[in-house]
Amino acid sequence: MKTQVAIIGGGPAGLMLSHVLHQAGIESIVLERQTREYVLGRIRAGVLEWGTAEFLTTHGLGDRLHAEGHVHDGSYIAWRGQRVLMDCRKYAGRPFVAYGQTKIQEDLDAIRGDAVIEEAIDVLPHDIDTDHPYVTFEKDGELHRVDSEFVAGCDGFHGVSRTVIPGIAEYERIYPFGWLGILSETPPLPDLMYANHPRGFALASQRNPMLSRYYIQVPLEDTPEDWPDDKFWDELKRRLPEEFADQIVTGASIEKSVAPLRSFVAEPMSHGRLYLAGDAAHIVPPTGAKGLNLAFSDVYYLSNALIAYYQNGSTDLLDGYSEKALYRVWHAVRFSWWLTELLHRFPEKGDFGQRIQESELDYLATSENYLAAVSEQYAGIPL
Ligand code: RFL
Ligand code: PHB
Repeated sequence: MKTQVAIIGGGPAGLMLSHVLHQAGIESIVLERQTREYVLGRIRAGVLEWGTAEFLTTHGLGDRLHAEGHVHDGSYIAWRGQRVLMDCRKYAGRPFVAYGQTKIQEDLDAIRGDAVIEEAIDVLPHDIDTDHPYVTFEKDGELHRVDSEFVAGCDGFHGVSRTVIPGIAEYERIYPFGWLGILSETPPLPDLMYANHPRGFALASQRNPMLSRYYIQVPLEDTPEDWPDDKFWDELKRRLPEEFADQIVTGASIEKSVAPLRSFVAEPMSHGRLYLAGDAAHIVPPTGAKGLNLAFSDVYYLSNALIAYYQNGSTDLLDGYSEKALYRVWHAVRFSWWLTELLHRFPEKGDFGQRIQESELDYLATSENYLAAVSEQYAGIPL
C-alpha cells in the first residue's frame, strides 16, 4: 500500500488528523490495533475546552456537538462546607462543553471509518530518518507494508511509535491512587463538581440529561468488584456537600472501571519524519480534563504543519511542531498535576501536607485573583 501520511492509532487523535488532512486533499491510512466495536465502546473523556469545540466545528463536526453538548460557564470545587466556581466564561471569556469522547469517536468514524484498517497487529514504523518511511503490520496472518511520506504516531500511551525515537526523554509522576468511575442512566447534577473530602476526592460529571458520570478516589489495588453499586453511591454521597449529595439520583451502573493516575511527557515529539500526537506523547491525570483537549491541539498544530508542507513545500511548521505542541502540553501537565495535588488525599504527605492543602483552598476562596488564574487554566490556553 502507498499513502502520503501513515497514521498509527485510530483513537480521536488519529482519526481527527486523518479527517483534517483529507479535507485538505492529503491521503492517509489509519492502522488500528483494536476492532472498530472496541474503539467505539470505550468510555473516556467528557469535557471539551471551547477551543476544541471550535476546532471540531471548523472541520464540520459541530452539528451534533452543539445539539447534544451541554455548555457550562464553569465547574465547582467544594471542600469543608465551602465552594467556589472555576468560572471559565467570567475569567477567560469562554465556557466549556460537556460532550462525551464516545460521540466524537462515532462522528469521526462515520466520516473516516473507511480509511481505517482495524485489527492491525505488530505495527512498526521503519526508516523514519529518511524521506521514505514505511510501516509494517500483520493482519489475518499476513504481513503488510504501507509506504508513506510521513508517519503520525497517534497510538496512545501503550503504543509503539514513541519507542522508535532514539534517545527520547521521558518525564513521569505516578500518583498513589486511582479513580473509580461509573456511568449510570440517571439525571446528573446540573453542574460539574470536584470535591476535596477527608475520605478522598470525588467528582460529579455528566454526559447528557439522562446519563451521569461520577468518580471517586480509591486505592490503586481496588477493582470494580470491590465496589458494588450501593457501596459506590454511599461513598460518593459522603464525599460531596450534603445539599448536592441529597440531589443525586442513584441507579444501576452501566459501566464501572478503575483508572490509574499518571503525568507523563516524552520529548521531543518528533524524529525525522515521525510525529507523535496525543496520549502517545503525553498523559495527564484526568483531574484537569485536559487529555483529549491536548490530543486535539497536537492534531491542530500537526495538520497545519503537514498542510503547509503539501501546499507550499515549507518545512518550518513541521520543524517547529514539537516545540509548539510541548509548550501547551507542559501548561496542561502542570495544571493537571496542581489540581490533582490540591483535591486528593495524600496520607503519605502527613499533617503538614494536609494543612498546606487546606491553606491553599482557603486562599482560593478568598482571593478572586487566584480564582481567576485557576479558572483561566481550567478553560485552557487558546490554540
Ligand atoms: P487513545 O484514545 O488512547 O487512542 C490511541 C489508539 O491507538 C491504538 N493503538 C494502536 N494501534 C496500532 N498499533 C499499536 N501498536 C497501537 N497501540 C495503541 C489504540 O487501540 C487506540 O485506539 O489516544 P488519543 O487518540 O491520543 O486520545 C487521547 C484521549 O483518548 C485521552 O487523552 C482522554 O480520554 C483523556 N481523558 C480526558 N480528556 C479530556 O480532555 N477531558 C476529560 O474529561 C477526560 N476524562 C480521560 C478522562 C481519560 C480517562 N481514562 C480512562 C484514561 C477520564 C478517564 C477516566
Ligand atoms: C468526565 O466527565 O469523564 C470527566 C469530567 C471532568 C474531569 C475528568 C473526567 O476532570
